Amino acid sequence: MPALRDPAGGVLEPVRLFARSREAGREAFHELPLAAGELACGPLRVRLAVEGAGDCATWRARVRNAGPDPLAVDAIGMGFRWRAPGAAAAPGWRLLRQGFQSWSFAGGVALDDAGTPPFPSGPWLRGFHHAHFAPPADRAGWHESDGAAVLSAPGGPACLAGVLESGRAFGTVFVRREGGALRVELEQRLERVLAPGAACELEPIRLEAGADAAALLEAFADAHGAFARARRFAPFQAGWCSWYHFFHDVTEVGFLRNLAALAAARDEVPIDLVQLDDGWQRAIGDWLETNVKFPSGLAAMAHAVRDAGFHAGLWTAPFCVVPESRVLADHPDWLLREVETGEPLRGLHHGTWTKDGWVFVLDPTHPAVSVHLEHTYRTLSEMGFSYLKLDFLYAAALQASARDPHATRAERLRRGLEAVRSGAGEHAFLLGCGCPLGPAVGLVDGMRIGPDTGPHWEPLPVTRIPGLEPAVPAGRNALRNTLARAWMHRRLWLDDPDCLMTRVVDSQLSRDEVRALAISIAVTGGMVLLSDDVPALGPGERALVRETIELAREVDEAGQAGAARALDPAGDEIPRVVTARAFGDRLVALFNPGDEPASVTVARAAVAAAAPGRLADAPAEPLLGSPPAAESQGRITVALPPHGAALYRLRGAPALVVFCDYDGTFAVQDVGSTLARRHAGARRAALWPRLERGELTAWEYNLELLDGLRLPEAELEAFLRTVELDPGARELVAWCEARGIPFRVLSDGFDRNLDRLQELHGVRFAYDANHLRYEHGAWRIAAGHPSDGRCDCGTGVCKRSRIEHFRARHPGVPVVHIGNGRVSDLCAALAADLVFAKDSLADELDERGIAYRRFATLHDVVAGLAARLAEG
Ligand code: 9PG
Repeated sequence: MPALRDPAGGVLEPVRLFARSREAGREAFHELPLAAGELACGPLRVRLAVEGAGDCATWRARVRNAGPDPLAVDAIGMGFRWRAPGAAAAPGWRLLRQGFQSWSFAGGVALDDAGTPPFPSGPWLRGFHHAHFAPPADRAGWHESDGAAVLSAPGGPACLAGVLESGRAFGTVFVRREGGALRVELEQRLERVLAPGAACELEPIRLEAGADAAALLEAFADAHGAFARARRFAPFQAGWCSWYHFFHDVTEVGFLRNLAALAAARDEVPIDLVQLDDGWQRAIGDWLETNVKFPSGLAAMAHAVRDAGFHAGLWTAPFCVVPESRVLADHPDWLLREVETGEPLRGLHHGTWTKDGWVFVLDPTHPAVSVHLEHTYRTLSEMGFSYLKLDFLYAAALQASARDPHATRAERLRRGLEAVRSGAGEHAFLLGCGCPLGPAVGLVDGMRIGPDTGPHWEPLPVTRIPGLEPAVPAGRNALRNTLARAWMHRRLWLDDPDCLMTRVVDSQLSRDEVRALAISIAVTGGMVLLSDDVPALGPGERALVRETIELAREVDEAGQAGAARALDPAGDEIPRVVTARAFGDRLVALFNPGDEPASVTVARAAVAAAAPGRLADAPAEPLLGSPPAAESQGRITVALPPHGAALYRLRGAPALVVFCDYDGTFAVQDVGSTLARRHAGARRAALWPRLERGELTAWEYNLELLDGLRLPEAELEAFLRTVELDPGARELVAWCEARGIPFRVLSDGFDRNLDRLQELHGVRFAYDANHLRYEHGAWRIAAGHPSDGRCDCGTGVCKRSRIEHFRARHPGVPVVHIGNGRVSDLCAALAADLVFAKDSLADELDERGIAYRRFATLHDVVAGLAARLAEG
């Protein structure tokens, strides 16, 4: 029997397999020692397979009803015992507790003998935030964590237990101290009837022990993302959302006023998404009709946003319906029902949505509901909404009776989301909100990972329901989850930390609290959605928005997966120190969430150890208005006010930096020139000689040729789908990432196309490029980093100036450039220390007698870089 054994992580041994069921109307519990193979657990046959050994194992189980009668199976579980190396169960054990859905508590708690406190406000409200409406009586005194849990001792060994959820079942981890060891049990909720002979697959579970809790979480999320085929490659999202300024009082006039302000402030507030939130709809459930506050209708709002050059986003709550809606009037049989009475399920209570407050829930296992969802989201997508915020999703997974009695609650939600995805299309950005986490992996592009923020730090008195305080709207609650779930970012989806508010009016947040929230968003690299009244923002607030977006983008593009890490994820309720990679540098954020001033400190070595690559010996540079830090004996320390935070950049000293051209180098085809030939052939023929004669610079040529181009988006998409990457492209990115070598594409092409190509190819990289957006159906282009007069390349992105920009900040780091073109790559090649070239760049360098290395594919470049590193 394989037990896990790790010198730093200790020993994990299997203990028991158990099943909770109902037999002859009574609760039954069967258990036996856990082992791989085929086990008889009461009337159930469970086939268990274990993969892996050493420090990590994955258990897979298939369950069959071998009895003569149908069997109501509540849950199947597996129990383990963890003994940390050498340790008696020291006081100070901690648990990183994960909540059930977006808004549920995630944070560190003490692993005491009392266990998770009983929920004081009844099973109905408990069920909003836990897979178990009421935990089994035998779980009193256990700690409960949904999905996954990490156990750790301060600075010491850690153990991770988690369920790789994909919509088959909800998993819960229960933990308890047991003498000198910890018992760790994973239960999966089936809550379904298995007919005689019927079988079902459980979700795999994963266990790992090691020295570093943060690394265990990341490895778990990598495995989960791979198993459930997470959508990890959507572009970085920066946008505006109507909710936290207007709330329910949003109007067409207020919305369009903000749209106009955003269009006018594009250079100051660099966002590309405008999202309308709750308050526009005729009734909850009727998602294709507006109310009187939006007289122009929904399609007109999408058009207005798109014509202004932004992506259009819309809030809906796909499974919620109210009595005032047409959908409920027409289809009273589409609802989930109460298990006991068969009455329509009162899913949630919402005083603003409906007259008497009760909100009902569509049953996603009803075939007509699937068709309805598909149709609704196809229509919204066709109207032009490419970003769909899907809210209150937990409603579909409430305890209820559904049309299909064989679907678990997780499956119900999964089916509903599948219908939404199939209607909205592959291309749409779907944001889960109020969403049980596991079943959404692989279907949503973004996920709200915390409670609502708000223009206040603590929960408002009206929302304080006992037991729910950590899950209701409050800046502090949002901050906590943003930091405690940073490890999910780009492994399971894009993390949505909820909106940024920078305003000084209409807000109870102090400037320290505003900064702490902005820092939490920036350092975790998540989505940045501004939710202020834009016309009212002053220059200082706009600068804060801009800087937050730029930093979050830098973190987000720094790695294939999430680049941010809480150093001791379970050590405090809210992590004190979070560090992130940022193009060869490190960011480090220090938080004081407490109500008293406090000084927070971190060792440079701990920041350095969190990712590959060395740090330079340079002082920490304050960001986002942070105070200077005190540094001595390798420690960075700052005195912080209550609810305060500070963010610093620590310069990196990587072994190399690699810049790479895109068109014809990273990708096989040349996107820009192919499009120009196909779609602007006549203009191109007229302009080309002028470019050749030097009457036009490369960028002037682009402007004349492409600005105003009426290339339908569907045609651009069809073309982008034909673009292939160099066969060594992925290897090059991965090779650099594993060594802490910053890698950046320098392209005289366009950001929009590079974003889409990363999504299509499932690869991530940092880049500098020109800007492209659609305005009134035509291309609008703007230069990204034009040459500054010291270079005569005349391109929109002067690659030499980008290299010099890097050099000025990282003196002594050898610069590599990879390219193929004689125009935009030449100035970069002249500025680099080591050049890999092919095609016309190679010819040009030959003519000039400049040394370079010739390559055919990027595999050759990786080999060359490896040789260069080996030389030292
Ligand atoms: C719109 C809002 C915003 C927000 C969402 C969600 O527990 N509650 O009563 C509760 C109400 C609203 C809420 C979360 C919880 O907010 O997270 O961003 O879209 O709906 O109504």
